[in-house]
Parts: sequence; structure tokens; C-alpha cells
Amino acid sequence: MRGKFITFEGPDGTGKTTQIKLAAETLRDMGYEVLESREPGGTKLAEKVRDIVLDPKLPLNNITEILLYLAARSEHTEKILAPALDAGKMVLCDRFGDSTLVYQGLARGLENAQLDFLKEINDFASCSLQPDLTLVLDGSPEVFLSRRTARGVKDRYENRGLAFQEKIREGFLTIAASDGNRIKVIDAEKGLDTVHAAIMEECLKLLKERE
Ligand code: Z5A
Repeated sequence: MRGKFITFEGPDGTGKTTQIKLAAETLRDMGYEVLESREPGGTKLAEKVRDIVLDPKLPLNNITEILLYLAARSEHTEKILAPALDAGKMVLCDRFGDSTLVYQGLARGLENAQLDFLKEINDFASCSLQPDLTLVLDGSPEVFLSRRTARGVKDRYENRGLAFQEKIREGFLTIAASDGNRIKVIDAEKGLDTVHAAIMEECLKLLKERE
């Protein structure tokens, strides 16, 4: 049976990496085979693309940036995600196509026709692979900024400040409102265990549908 593809999305520093690890552990304890991956990244080439797109010292024009994300996604989908799903694994991925629509689309104020085109080339790069479930980790940018500041890491986007993070948040909430079946919004301001429980509730609903 084909596996399930679950993506974790949301503004920067909302706890995606932490929660993917916790969900993977719980699912493995339940007997599922789980693949954890991330975007941009997941293959050798895509990890090199990641280094380029996240380097704040390397200026990129908007189109180059989009094409780099899509090149990385194409590699990742073909070599890692699709084979794992075909092998029946649960695939948990830190970001996927919704991040492109939000960061490179909605947050830049693209018009509808341009957004539609972005969706089309996104589908092209991912061979129309769609997540079965997307968990948007949501909350106030101030809360997440203070978590990230404590961690001390800065990349191209993290230098852009709170107004940018607010746009990103709005973008994810807009996408979530447009596809409530696939996309579930999780309150990520709560403590680790509460967020994990909310995530597992959605994952278990999805797995029940599979049985
Ligand atoms: N990007 C794009 O523009 N277009 C695309 O198509 C794609 C991506 C795919 C890199 O993504 C960038 O790529 C991203 C968008 C762009 N922008 N940025 N920056 P990323 O996923 O690698 O970067 P990120 O979102 O900033 O991830 P992150 O910094 O690794 O954060 P996170 O994974 O969401 O959170 P975390 O590392 O699990 O947690 C952050 C800190 O909070 C950490 O110290 C935790 O211990 C702490 N934490 C986590 N949960 C809690 C709770 N519940 N309470 C208290 N503290 C917590």
C-alpha cells in the first residue's frame, strides 16, 4: 500500500524540526516505517542548493530563487519522496510546495495569474505529488522570533524581521483556509507535548482513513 505524505509548514522557527522528530518517534513506536526529510534538501544536490538559497551573502533575483527551490524539489521528489511512498513508508517532510507559494508568491504580493503560474511550475517540479496532510504550525511571530534568537542562527529570511514574518504567517493561513481538507492549523505557541498531541491527532485521523 502506498505510504502517506505529511508536510510540516509555517513561518520560521515554529518548531517544525522538533515536532517532526517527535512524530517520527511516535509513529515508529507504533510500527510504521518513517522517512524524515526536509526542503530545500533531502539529496546531495538539493542540500547544495539549500546552501546557496539560504546564504544571506549571495544576492539572488526572484526568478533565480524560485527556480532553485523547484530544482531542489524535483530532485528530492524523484529520488527520495516518491520511492519512499511507493515502498509504503510514512514520509514526514519539513516544508514542501506550500512554502514556495507563500514565501515566493503570497509574501511577495504576486497577482492571481502569477500565483497560478507559480502553482503550475511547482506541480511540474514535484510531478504533481501532493501531501496527504499538511500541518501548518502557527502562532505569533514575536514568540517564534524570541525562540530563534535564543538559538542564534540567522539566514537570508531570518534577517527580514517581524513584518516579513507576519506576511508569511498570513500567507500560510490563507492557503490553509483555501484547502481545509488537506491543511490543518496547529497552535504552535503551546508547549512541546501539547503541540505533539495535536499533530498526532491529525496523523492518526489520516491513518484511520488508510485502513
Ligand atoms: N523556503 C522558501 O522560501 N521556499 C521554499 O519553497 C522552501 C523553503 C521549501 C529554510 O527553511 C527557509 O527556506 C525558510 C523558508 C525557505 N525560511 N527561513 N528561514 P527551514 O525550514 O530550514 O527554516 P525555518 O523554518 O526557519 O526552520 P527552523 O529555523 O529550523 O525552525 P523550525 O524547524 O520551525 O523550529 P525548531 O528548530 O524545531 O524550533 C526552533 C526553536 O524553538 C528551537 O530552539 C526549539 O527547541 C524551540 N521550540 C520548538 N518548539 C517549542 C515549543 N513548543 N515551545 C518552546 N520552544 C520550542
